[in-house]
Amino acid sequence: MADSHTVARDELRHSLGELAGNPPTEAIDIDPGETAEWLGSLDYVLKSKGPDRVRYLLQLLRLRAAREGVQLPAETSTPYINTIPAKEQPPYPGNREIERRIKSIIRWNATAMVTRANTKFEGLGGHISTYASSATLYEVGFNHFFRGRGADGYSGDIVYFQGHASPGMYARAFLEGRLTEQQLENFRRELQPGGGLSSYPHPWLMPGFWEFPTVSMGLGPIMAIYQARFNKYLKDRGLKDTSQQKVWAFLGDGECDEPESLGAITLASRERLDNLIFVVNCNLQRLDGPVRGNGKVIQELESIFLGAGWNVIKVVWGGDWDPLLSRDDADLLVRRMGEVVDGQYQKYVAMPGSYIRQHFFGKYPELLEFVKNYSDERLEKMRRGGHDPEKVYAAYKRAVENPDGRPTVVLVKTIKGYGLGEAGEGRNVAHNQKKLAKESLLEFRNRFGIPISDEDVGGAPFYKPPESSFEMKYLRERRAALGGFIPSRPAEHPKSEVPTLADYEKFTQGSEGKEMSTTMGFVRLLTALCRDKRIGRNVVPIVPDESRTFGMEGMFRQVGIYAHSGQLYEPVDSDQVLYYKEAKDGQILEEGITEAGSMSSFNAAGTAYATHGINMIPFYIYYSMFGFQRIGDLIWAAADMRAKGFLIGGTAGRTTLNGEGLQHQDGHSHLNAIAFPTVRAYDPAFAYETTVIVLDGLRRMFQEGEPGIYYITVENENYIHPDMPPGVEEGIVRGIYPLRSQDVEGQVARVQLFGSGAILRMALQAQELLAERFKVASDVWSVTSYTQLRRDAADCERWNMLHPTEAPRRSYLEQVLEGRQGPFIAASDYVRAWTEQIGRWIPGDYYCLGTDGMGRSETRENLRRHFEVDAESIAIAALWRLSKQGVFDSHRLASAIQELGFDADKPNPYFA
Ligand SMILES: Cc1ncc(C[n+]2csc(CCOP(=O)(O)OP(=O)(O)O)c2C)c(N)n1
Ligand SMILES: [Mg+2]
Repeated sequence: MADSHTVARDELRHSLGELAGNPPTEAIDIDPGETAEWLGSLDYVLKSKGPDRVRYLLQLLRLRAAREGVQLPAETSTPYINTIPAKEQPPYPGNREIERRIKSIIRWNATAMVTRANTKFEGLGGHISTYASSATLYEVGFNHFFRGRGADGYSGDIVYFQGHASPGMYARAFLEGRLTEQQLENFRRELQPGGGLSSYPHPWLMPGFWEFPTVSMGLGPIMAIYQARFNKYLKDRGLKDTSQQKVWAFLGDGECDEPESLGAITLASRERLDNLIFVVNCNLQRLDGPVRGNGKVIQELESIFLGAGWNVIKVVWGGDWDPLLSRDDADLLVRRMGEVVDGQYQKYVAMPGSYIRQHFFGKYPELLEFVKNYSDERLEKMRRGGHDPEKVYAAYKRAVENPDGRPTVVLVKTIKGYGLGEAGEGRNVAHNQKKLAKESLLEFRNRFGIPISDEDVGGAPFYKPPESSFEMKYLRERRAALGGFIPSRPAEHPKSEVPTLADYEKFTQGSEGKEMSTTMGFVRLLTALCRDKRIGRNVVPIVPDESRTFGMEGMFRQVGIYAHSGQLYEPVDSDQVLYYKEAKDGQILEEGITEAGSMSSFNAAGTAYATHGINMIPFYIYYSMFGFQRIGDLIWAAADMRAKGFLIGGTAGRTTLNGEGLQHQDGHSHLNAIAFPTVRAYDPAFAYETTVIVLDGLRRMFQEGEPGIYYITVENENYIHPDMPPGVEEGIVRGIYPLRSQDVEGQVARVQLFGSGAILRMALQAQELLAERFKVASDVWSVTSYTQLRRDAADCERWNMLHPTEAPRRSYLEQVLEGRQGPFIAASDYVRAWTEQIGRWIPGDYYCLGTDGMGRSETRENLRRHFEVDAESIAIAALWRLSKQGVFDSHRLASAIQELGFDADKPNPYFA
């Protein structure tokens, strides 16, 4: 006996030590009498004064020991059993039998939907096993916890569903009468008449149903954290009482390996997000195999979340284990539970009860004794916690009632492919199981008692009980009591009255001879918008620790930095006017160095119109290099979830942010942005252009209700900004307008020069060079958006192809360039592919200069020469294209290159 105890203890020590990174500290009991005295005292205090007193005394002992230099291991792991013991489990409020039947039918329909789709159309895909493992987690939520949107349409809980569990959500919505059989039939076939169902949660594709895209793993959890924080922000700023709305995030245990999943969990505890509940579906498997075959994912996650200051509720074992645990006075069963690794637990799922008896209980004779009256079949059926509604209910109840200001994670042990039997239950192939053969369907039907005949079962028909059935009534009643169906997303959205250009005329005027950057121009505009009577309160400035870089520190004092706890210290710069002001009603979200977190805030704010019924207007300003490139997937999610707002790419341009070198100098974010269909990307050169673009965006998104995201690059180069010329507003918004023409007496030719952002000034300088030195006249155009121009032109072109007999449509670009002769020379601070994208619609020879190649540190001047986007480079390109047309002598060009001080044999920046 003593032997098996020692073995078990040693193994437990070993595994805990490994998991917590602590050396084993448990010493051999050298004085059992003394030990008994201490334990007796503890029992006495617990009985007579309760657990709070025990906690107090233990904390005191810990403190005393630490002061005396006694190191204790960090308490980041508890035994491998349920956090809530059976005796603390609340009674289950629902009808277990009806709920089980409803759940079984949903299981069946989810499986049938995927099976049918893949039987008819091989390779269509879909997942059966994820929902099979998490059905109980969802059904307990749907029947007892998830609050619907309620009478006002915006009071519900906010639920991030695990993406691969979507078949279960569709199957439930089918029973709820929200989806038709035809729609289920068209799972993953969205182009069918009447529509189909999107593979995963995609609000872009199902805007009346899904709210949050989650299937790019890791994005759901981080967005949920920032959503929960945004809900607090809305409340603290007096915009909406969100105190009853919980944020639930369901995620996979494999998904926890994504850096985004756990990367922001300390924010949740720091900000006291007691409105946030993570539910991690620990089925111990990911796609290829076990998540932690040689360890225990639940224990590992527990340590991480406890260390980060979360409430951790483990739901490991179902109620079948309670009688055994209650007899486990020597803690031997708990130890055995703790020493077995996940890979082995997975094996038990696939093996008969005799194997479990021999290998799990059989390790210690006492445990074998424990289960001697249990049949093999009974051992096989003993459930994991996540398949026991009472255990799940108890955990959720505690999570929801959690009074201590901390976020909660529920770690639930489940079985991947639960109920699929040989076809996948707990098998490594479970994730990719896309259809069940007839025998498996039969087995599944029997196991869950679905009333479908032997004859029909092979066709995997859908099953819906009659409307008058108990199941259907119960299902509807529960949802009605909880405030309506979820997920759901309103079709109508609030409209705001936004300011017009006339209201912001001041911002269309130049800088009155003073130098400033487009960034400064933008910050002035943003400051004014924050004060705007109509929309000021709804503006959400978001920065990842770059305010000073962008000259925004003035806003700290003006609108304050949001801090739930206010400002608990006297700021070091409190004697200055623009001190670092944190306030409970602060407006700026100063996120610290996390672009992923900042973007998640953008997504929460940008969808507040649909989630909360309030048009919140995010302006997320960041180093443009760390946007599309670094957190592009979150921007993609923003587009999917129809977020609205402004992304401001600061310090943009490969040569304009000169000193920082190749990890900062962005010469390609505009290229990346091309691939985001709803992103309207602009590279303005002057403050008035930014003003026109922002006001147009406000109108379209928040007044007229269009979805869309604006991406505007701004730079830190200072120069004089002119007044807005008359009549250019449309051109600015659509992407191009003529800025300045220069004729020359006795001119030899004329060229068209395109410039954008800071490089527009290089085009203007080239214009002068060409005129003065080479008698070449030119027109300079400000191209604010090559991408918008291309979209419009490509759209017209496509229409023309498909309507060959009708009068052709002409794109904006074709209209404004009509009658212009080439050559056309474009120069920008971005890679050439960006400007080249409009080549097909330019009515003449078109040549582009850009900043292809790796960046480096230098002065702006030298960098622009290096990348060949300076005025001389533009002039040379123009003369060369003229010489190709025979209008300019090539020998004269050769000497011009020399005259302009350009080294014809310098390395090509493309490869340098
Ligand atoms: C960012 C990202 N990488 C990879 C995938 C592909 N993928 C889909 S599901 C899956 C395994 C999921 O395992 P887990 O998170 O444990 O969820 P389970 O299905 O087991 O509940 C993988 C690798 C993805 N969807 N997103
Ligand atoms: Mg998993």
